[in-house]
Amino acid sequence: MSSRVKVVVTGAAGQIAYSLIPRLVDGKTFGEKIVDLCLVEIPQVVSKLEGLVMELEDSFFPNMGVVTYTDNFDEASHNADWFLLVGSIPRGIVYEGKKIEERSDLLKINGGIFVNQGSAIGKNGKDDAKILVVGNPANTNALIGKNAAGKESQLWMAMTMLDSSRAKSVISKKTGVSIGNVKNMIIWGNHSPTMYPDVENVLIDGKSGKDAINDMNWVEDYFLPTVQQRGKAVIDSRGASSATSAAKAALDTIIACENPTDDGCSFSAAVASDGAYGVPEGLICGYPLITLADGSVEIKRDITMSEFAKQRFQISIDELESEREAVKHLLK
Ligand code: NAX
Repeated sequence: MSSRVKVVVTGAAGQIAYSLIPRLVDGKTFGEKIVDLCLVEIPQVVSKLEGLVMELEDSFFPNMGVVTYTDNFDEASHNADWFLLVGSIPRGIVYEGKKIEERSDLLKINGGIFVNQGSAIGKNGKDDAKILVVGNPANTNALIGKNAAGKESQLWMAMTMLDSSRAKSVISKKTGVSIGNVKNMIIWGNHSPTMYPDVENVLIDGKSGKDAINDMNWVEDYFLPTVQQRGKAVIDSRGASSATSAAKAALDTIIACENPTDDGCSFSAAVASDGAYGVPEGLICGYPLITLADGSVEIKRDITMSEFAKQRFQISIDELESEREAVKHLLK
C-alpha cells in the first residue's frame, strides 16, 4: 500500500473545509501516510487559500506533504487518490438576486459544476480513486459526476454519514446508551428530508433497534422528523449550514473506506445502485456499506426491512428518480 495519498478538496475556502482540511493531515484520518493536498476554489475566492496554506504550515503537521491550491480543477485532479467535492452553492444564500431555498434550484446551479469535475476525475484521477460528494444535492451531484467520469473502477459516494451520526445521537439520548455503542445506523435513500434512518436495524449496545426501542409513536413523531430536519434546524439557529459536524462526517467516511469493516458492522454512504434492495440501477442511493480487506467497498446485502421501512425507503427512491429526471440533459 502506498505511503502517500493525494487528496483534492473543492470548496476549500468554505466553512466545512476550514474544519475538514487540517484534520486530513493530522495523522489520524490517513494514519501514517503522508498526505498531499490540492485545494480548489472558484477564481473569485482562490487567493484566500494562501492564508489557509500559511495556517497549515504554521500548525506543525508532521504527516503533511505538498500543499497546493488552484482554481483549475482539471489541473488539480491528476493522480489523486481521494476527491472531497465540498464546493457548491449551499441552500439559503442569495444567488443572482434570488434566495436559494428549493432543491430544484440547487440542482440547476450545481449540476453543471459536477459535469466538468466528473470528466476531469475520469480522465486524470487514479483508477481506484474514491470520490465523496458533500455539496448538495449530494446524491444527484454524484450521479452527474459519476456519469461524466465514466470510469467504473472509481468509487463515487454521496455523504450520508452526517445523517447517520445525527440519528445515533438522537437514539443515544433516548436510550441512555453511549453514542459509541450505537452502531450500524443505515441511512436509506437520498441525503434530503426523505431519507430513511433505519431505526430497526441499528445496534444499540448489541441489541437491534427493533427490540430495544419498540415505540413506533416516538419513531414516527419524533425520531424521523428530528433526523430528517436536523440540517434545517442547524441553519435556522446558526444562520449557516452544519460545518464542523459535516467535516467530522466526511473524515469518518474516509476512515470507514480506508480500513476493513468489522464483522457484522456497516457504515453509511450513498453509492450507485446495481439493483440492490430493488433500487433502480444507477441511482446514487444511501445504503449500508462494508470495506473489504483489499480496500474495495461493497453494499451489505443481508439487511431485512419491515413493510414500514420499505414504504419510507420508497419515498426517497421516488425522489431520487425525479431528481435524475430533472438532470437527464446532463447525463450522457
Ligand atoms: P460554503 O459556502 O461555506 O463553502 C462553499 C465553498 O465552495 C465556497 O467557498 C465556494 O466558493 C466554493 N465553491 C463553489 N463552487 C465551487 C467550484 N465549482 N469549485 C470549487 N469550489 C467551489 O459552504 P459549506 O458550508 O462549506 O457547505 C458546502 C456544501 O456542503 C453545501 O452544498 C452544503 O449544502 C453541503 N452540505 C452537505 C452536507 C451533507 O451531509 N452531505 C451537510 C452539510 C452541508 O449542508
